[in-house]
Amino acid sequence: EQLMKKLYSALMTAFNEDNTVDLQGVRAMVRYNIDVNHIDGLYVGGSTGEAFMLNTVEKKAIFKTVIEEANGAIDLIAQVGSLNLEEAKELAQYVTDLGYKTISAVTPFYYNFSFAQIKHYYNEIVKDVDNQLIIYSIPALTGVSLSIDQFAELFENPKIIGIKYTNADFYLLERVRNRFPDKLILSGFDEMLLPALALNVDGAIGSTYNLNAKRAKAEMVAFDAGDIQKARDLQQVSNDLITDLIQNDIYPSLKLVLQELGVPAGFCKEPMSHPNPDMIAGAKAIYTKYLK
Ligand code: NAY
Repeated sequence: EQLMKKLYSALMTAFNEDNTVDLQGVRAMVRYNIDVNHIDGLYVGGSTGEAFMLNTVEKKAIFKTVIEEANGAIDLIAQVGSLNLEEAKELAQYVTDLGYKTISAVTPFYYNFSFAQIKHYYNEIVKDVDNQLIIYSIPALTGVSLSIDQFAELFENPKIIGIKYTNADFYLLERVRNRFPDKLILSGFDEMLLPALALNVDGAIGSTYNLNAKRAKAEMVAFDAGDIQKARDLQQVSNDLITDLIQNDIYPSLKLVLQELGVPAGFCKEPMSHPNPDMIAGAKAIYTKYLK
């Protein structure tokens, strides 16, 4: 079935127990997303990729490994945003040279930057690269909420083509969708996929699609066919799964469940948790209940 709306996994980074990056594990997760999840694309270097805890060398190694492994099979979006604008620009150039067709950058956080400063950041990141950018808006983690008029101002730059909208404000989402019909709006909260579909987003990006893509795809197909009850039922099961994942510590649990599925997803990077016996048991239970 050919769906117009696209589903992207927010790719995780596999780490060794000593917190170094495990590129073989990264490759295995790319393969699983392509071969088993039949995913449309990957969002590389985002929150789920634990990218804000990595150095430039590690980020580059991941970007290179992912595009090599994917080998043109799927869409790839590289999140290059950083509080270090020089690093963001360097990564934007690096991934463009590697062949990434889209970049993304988180809104600069921590320092309560003014909108003028945020706008300067985005315009600088795209200025010298032959690429297009999706704004990564995630107010719950960054503290940065952009208004509809601020999005409009950022979109004055033709290289800025969309938003990864990880926000539960559906009023704003409706306003944004209808004011910018030609921009790419990708929804970022997996537990709110159905209301985002109802507002006509172009697709979704999420952490849980690394293991729940089949169910999410089925929900999108049901929604497209107008079978809203079926879409709701699928969202309910997904949300039971997401609730259990969050309760069990979501990032390490996603990796533990992937291991149950045969994917060597490795560890999270500290200060993210390394698994304890309870967490491991919890992940096995989640696998058995929702994914076996
Ligand atoms: C990212 O950059 O990896 C994302 O923002 C993907 C979106 C995820 N957000 C975060 C903060 O992890 O998939 C969601 C999220 O994990 C999921 O909805 C569960 O809350």
